[in-house]
Amino acid sequence: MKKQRSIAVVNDISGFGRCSITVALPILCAMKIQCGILPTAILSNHTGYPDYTLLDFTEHMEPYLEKWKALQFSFDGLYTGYLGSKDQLSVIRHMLKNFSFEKVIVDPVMGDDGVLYPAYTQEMCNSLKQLVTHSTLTTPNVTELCFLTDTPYREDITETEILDMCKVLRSKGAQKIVVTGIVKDNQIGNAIYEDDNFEVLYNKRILPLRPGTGDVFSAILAGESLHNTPLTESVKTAASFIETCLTTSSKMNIPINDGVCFEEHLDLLISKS
Ligand code: PXL
Repeated sequence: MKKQRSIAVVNDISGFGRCSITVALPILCAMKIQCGILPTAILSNHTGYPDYTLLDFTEHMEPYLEKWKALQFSFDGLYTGYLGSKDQLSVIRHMLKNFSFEKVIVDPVMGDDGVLYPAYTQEMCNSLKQLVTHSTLTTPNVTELCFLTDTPYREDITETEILDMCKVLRSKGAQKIVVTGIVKDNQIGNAIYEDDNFEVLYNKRILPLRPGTGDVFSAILAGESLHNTPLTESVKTAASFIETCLTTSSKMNIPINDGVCFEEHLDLLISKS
């Protein structure tokens, strides 16, 4: 039997609201990947709700990793998401030095619709700019791509401008890039930049938008990356899974802030892997 793949997931634990680790873990497990988790912060719920508590986990991360190292745990991949502080960059750098990851997937979680998430600072964006240079695959949305390249955000950013920003990230070291959430008419597109090729794949845009869909997307891409699936196929799988989840979430009257009820459709990912 072929060897099981494994991944270290560095992301926050939001106790309620279907994002970050509560999304990544079930999705990656459905894709038959063994997960280790390193929390960046522990929140009562994601920051899109009117209120939340946030425990920054930074000071516990180094000792936690020292144990992982001493116990000789190893992983095929590293997948990072929401950071709890700017200082977590050095922790992740340490990880890159001490473990040998074949794949490094960086979801540069920062914001949406041209604004940073609450609790995110400019310094944290600077840390993410650094982190992205180490990625074999990164998955910014259009807002995050603008922050990463110091480009003013506009709703009507063109595909050519997106390609130019991808080239900037590539020149700084990021290998493959998938840009999510490109809106055109009634469609939503994902741009794929790989080996100097650029294409945008569009799907039907399903409203309302819901939090956590970026996390579902990057978790599927991280899993597919570990399975060495071609990137175009991975993007199609993730986009179609999200479309299905958005449709079901509306049918089931899920409150918007509660995200997408991906649990209803995990079987699609299990049968594919
Ligand atoms: O889905 C991105 C995300 C991750 N983690 C936390 C968040 C958000 C978006 O709001 O608040 C804590």
